[in-house]
Amino acid sequence: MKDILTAPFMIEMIRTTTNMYNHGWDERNGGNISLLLNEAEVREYLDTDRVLRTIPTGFKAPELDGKYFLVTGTGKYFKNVQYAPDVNLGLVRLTDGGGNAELLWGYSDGGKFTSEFPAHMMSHVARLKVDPENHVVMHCHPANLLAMTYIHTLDEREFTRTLWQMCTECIVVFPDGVNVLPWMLCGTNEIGEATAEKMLTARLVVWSLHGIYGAGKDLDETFGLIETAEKAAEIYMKIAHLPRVNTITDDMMHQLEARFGVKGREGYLS
Ligand code: 2HA
Ligand code: ZN
Repeated sequence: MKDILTAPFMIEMIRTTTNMYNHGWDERNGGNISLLLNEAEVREYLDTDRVLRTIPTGFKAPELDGKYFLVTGTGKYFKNVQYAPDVNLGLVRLTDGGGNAELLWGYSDGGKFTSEFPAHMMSHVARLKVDPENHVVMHCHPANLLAMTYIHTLDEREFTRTLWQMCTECIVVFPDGVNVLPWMLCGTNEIGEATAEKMLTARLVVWSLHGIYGAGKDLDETFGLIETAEKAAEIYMKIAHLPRVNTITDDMMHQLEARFGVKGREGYLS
């Protein structure tokens, strides 16, 4: 059995949480990540018959029965993952229709998965329906996207169009746009269900006055997705109070669609 701390998925998870912390997206215990793993890759590092603890999840997700996830822990700081991965991360297998999580590694201080586990697992179900290659759900609190939800309309078309207009490559990186939830109580199955519903039509879901969710095939891609949206929001926050002299027009965006072989969300461009 190989040392799990040498697993590429573990190294990538540690690097990503560290990088997100360094970007200022995950103050204190803010943010959480879940990474879907293949059974074969887990078996290289763990005896999958050796269950340390069984933790009830409080929801059902039959589509994920038997699936393995590496997940950040509740109350844990992204800042600290690199120093104590086995305390701050856990590797679980969902069983009983998603109703239980069998802990195979981690949460070694008696902890458990993030309080946002429902939103993560329900989002995995939703994204896997749209994209069988989806492996990552990522949540964080980037300052500019968050700031934008205080001063910009939360209308999804308008919110998306504003972000697309802030950097030329935005429409290429997230042609499906950004979906937006109003403020809702975090950590609940209700916000989980609402997030998953929004994940059916876009890989980015803003939680107004709280943060953002991103989904993608790997950690790098998902990080880059949030990074691009956050950069656009940063430009917006720099210019929103100033007269706009130039902008990226819908015609320019149509040129980008043609050049990069993407299609902006139906009805979002004129
Ligand atoms: O606790 O970000 O939404 C981590 C969070 C909750
Ligand atoms: Zn949060």
